[in-house]
Amino acid sequence: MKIYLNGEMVPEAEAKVSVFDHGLLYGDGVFEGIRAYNGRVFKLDEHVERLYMSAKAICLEIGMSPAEMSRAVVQTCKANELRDGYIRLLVTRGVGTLGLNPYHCKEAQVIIIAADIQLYPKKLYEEGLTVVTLGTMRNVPEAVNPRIKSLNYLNNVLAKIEAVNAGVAEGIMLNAHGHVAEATGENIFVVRGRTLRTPPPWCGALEGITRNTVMGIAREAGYEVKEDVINRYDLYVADEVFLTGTAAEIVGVVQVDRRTIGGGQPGPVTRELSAAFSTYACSNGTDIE
Ligand code: PXG
Repeated sequence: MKIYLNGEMVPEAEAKVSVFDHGLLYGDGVFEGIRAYNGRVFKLDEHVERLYMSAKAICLEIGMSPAEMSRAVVQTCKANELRDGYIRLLVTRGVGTLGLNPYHCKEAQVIIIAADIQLYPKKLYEEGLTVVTLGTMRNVPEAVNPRIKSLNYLNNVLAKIEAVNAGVAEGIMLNAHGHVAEATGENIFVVRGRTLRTPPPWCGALEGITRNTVMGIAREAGYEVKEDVINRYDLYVADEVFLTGTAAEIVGVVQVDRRTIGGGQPGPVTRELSAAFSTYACSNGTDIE
């Protein structure tokens, strides 16, 4: 595997960062997880735009333009002959002194990895996920805003640990008011009748690119789609609940806190949107070749 490292394609074994990189020392940096389907990078412009917004929010100067970044992503896929897979794009604060001050770091480090990912086994997509709501609260927007896709993912890692310790693969994070925010690495949707609801970013959700794509596909298919405050009660009484994310794609939730959702298997709306998403993803994107 070849890794893009600051403008060069480097063999995996030589792709290394300094122990003085603030990405390592402080989780100071931003990232994106992107997919390629059928020889095309999915929603590349949207991912690059979000990366630059995250970077701006943390005063991180990337040192290359968004257009150059998009070309670098495509170049990395090409160098690895990737047609279907997963791209991890990171920008770290770079090498600095010990001490928090990011302005002592001279240059951001840009790393692009083009590889594979399978988040959950295929069986889970057929049978659906069992989840619990978590005690680990989503970061409050006035502290580290969850809209920043930063390298500082301990909030989510702690939530994931709590879910796994409880014997389930995924958990639902609530915000400081007890409202549903999102899963540890996915957004959440609640279906009742022909209406889909998902928490707005101010409730602690990342503005997921899969989420936004699914909102568009669902509207196109005639569903009403709303951003709304969602409580645990809304999850318990939903016809269907599903999660969306670049890695997970669309996965149905069939049990929340021991309450069976709908018929106890991924429902018709989840299946319809999942199929429509696959069709859309395989025919849209930036050509790798
Ligand atoms: N919420 C959070 C906290 C995320 O980290 C999403 C929602 C979904 O957003 P997108 O834009 O992907 O639809 C994410 C994305 C991984 C991995 O390695 C995690 C994400 C994306 C890709 C890979 O676990 N999280």
